[in-house]
Amino acid sequence: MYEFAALTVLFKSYISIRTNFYTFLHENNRAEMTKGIYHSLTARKQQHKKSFAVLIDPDKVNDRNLEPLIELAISANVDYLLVGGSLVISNYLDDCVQLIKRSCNIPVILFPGSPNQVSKYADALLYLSLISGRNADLLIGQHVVSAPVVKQSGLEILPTGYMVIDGGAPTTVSYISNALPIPADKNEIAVCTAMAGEMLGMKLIYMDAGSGAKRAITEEMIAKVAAVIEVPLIIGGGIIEPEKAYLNCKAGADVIVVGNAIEKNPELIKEMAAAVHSVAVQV
Ligand code: 1GP
Repeated sequence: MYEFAALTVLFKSYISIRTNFYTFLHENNRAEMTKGIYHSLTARKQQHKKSFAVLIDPDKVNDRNLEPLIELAISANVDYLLVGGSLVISNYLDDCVQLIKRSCNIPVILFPGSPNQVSKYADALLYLSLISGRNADLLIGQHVVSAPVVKQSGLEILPTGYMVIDGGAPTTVSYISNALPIPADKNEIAVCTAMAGEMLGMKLIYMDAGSGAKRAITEEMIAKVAAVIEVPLIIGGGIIEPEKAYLNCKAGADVIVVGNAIEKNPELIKEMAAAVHSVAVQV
């Protein structure tokens, strides 16, 4: 009887040590992996490699159409998958990220439209501050409210100066943010905003004409902003043709984000990725 009790204690200790060991390994692996996203972005920039990111809106995908999309992304060598939307109404965020993580090694970066779009299963989070607007809530207010959840998530946090540029029509982001976008032809405002964002410590600048913008950001504005900042520059909104993705990269974009056009025609992933990656070869 005594021996049985002693064996039980030993067995339980073994299980507990083993569980702690695996938890330790898992956390360590995760830490190693999540450390890498910003490093990869800056390393690619230094090597003049352009990156292509596909934006996946959890409201617009399900298990059935997400799997083929991931396969296309793998075969096209997509560099990053951004997950998020201005409004995420469905409950699919966690499942969506988990399915992606199970299916491929492409890093998943959350692009949240609101503080509740945090999934611990992703690799990193664009911690967006809407520096083009004057809405205090989106500059710092929502960050304060969500800080404990974000911190606890264990995600790699990427402080991002988010600049909305007028894309020719009100987009969800411009309506939800209740903030004026930077006029499309006011390059100097964009330049000064990006400079200020970088000096405030933002690690990335994301210029966005908004999902489904009628007019994408001009190459002229991209070039002028790229010339004054050192951090990676992400460009998105209204890019529907590979040629435009290519020209944006030539102008100085480091990462091109496409959502809408790929939702309409997933096969476009291949051409978009090839256009973006072809710039690096020529530098
Ligand atoms: C929107 O930059 C993203 O925030 C992508 O825009 O959906 O128009 O490609 P599109």
